Amino acid sequence: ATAGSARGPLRFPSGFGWGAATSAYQIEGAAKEDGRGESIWDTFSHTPGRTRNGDTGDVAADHYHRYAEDLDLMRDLGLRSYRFSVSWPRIQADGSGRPNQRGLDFYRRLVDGLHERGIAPMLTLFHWDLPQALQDAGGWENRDTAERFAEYADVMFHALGDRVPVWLTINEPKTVVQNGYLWGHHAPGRQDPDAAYLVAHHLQLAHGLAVRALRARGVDARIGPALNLHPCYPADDTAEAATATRLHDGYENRLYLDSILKGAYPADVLADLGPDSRMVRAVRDGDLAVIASPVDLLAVQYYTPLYVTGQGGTVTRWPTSEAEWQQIYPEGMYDILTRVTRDYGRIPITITENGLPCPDRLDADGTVDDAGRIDFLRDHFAAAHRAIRDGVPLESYHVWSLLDNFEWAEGYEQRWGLVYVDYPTQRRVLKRSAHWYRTVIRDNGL
Ligand code: PNW
Repeated sequence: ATAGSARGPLRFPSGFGWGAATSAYQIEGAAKEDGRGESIWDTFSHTPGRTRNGDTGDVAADHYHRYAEDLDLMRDLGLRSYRFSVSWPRIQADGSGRPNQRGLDFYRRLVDGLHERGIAPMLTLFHWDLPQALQDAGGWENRDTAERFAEYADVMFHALGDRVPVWLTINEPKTVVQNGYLWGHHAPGRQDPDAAYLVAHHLQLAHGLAVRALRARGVDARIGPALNLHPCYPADDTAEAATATRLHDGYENRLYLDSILKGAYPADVLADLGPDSRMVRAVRDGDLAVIASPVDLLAVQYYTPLYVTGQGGTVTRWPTSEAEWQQIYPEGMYDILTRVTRDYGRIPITITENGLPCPDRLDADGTVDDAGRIDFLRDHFAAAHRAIRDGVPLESYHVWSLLDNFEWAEGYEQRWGLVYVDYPTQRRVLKRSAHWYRTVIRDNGL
């Protein structure tokens, strides 16, 4: 249903933070410039067979060189907020030690350019591009990586703490756990469940240590985690499906939410992992207190619901997008937002990602007609609006993504941007959805 039109205009709270999101490895390119070290995504994408067409982020959308033009695009769209990530290996080539000034300078220029255009920066410290040197030392299976992350975070707080009002620690720890260590579709490409949940604990620990580092520096900024949440529904009305759905929700959502916001890992997940699992054995006294260090806001990323069978598998209930894992279900946005507020209290929420890949083509007349993306966003904005009306303290919404970019294992074939990137020329073209989004922002609603 096309929400909004039948019921009249939907106005968002004044000052609502309409935004767009990107991440470093997906847009920057310039993989060998200005002292940048290698990340696990350089290694992974250059390994034959790992990405579609062998695509890599070597050039990507060339944002490292074109950031000024991209800032102007953001201004033309009227964005109030821009979420980006910092490439850790640009700051510390090997993941530790003295920071690389040229890397810091790039993000300083970017942040200053946002302020000049009246756009609030939102900075993600880690969006999957771990320095390869740290992977060689065990990566997230090694508890030390969490300590290295907190040191790197502190470098960034020192450099930009006075200019970036909102900091996010780790983008989608669950995707690292699942895609990186369970299924192997993402770097580092492992298929080892026992390692996966050990990694989950160290990612959570890294988050908490970074929150503490920000407080210790006395930085006057807000900080929180960026979690992709999946509303889980039983695939049928059997008792088995209900039971399996509860456990699935534990692995998808509560493992991350409960540890940060309640100071405990969910008992059902711990029991399922078992006392001999590497994760359960790795949790030390005091770790949960670190992980549960008070945060200022919760960043939620919503793409799809999950329907869980009695056997614990999942089935598809709604039409999928070009990303076969994505079922289009705007109601899931409402469900997950209201659930978080119900179960975890009125912590401020920002949506840091929501979007759709489309088969976008640059037409002969120079336009890109992505009508499907407009319908998708309209319905999800309307669901978010209803959640606000029903008491969810949602303050901003970042569409994934500002630009077409390197969609990880899917390479450049999936286009998620509001702005089309013609890769051979690196020309940017506002898609129809971008023009439409500009009017949404101007009117502060639908
Ligand atoms: C997010 N899922 O990843 C990432 O944060 C982005 O970097 C990425 O480009 C975007 O979504 C689109 O995929 C996800 O299986 C990966 O539900 C997997 C899922 C969701 C998000």
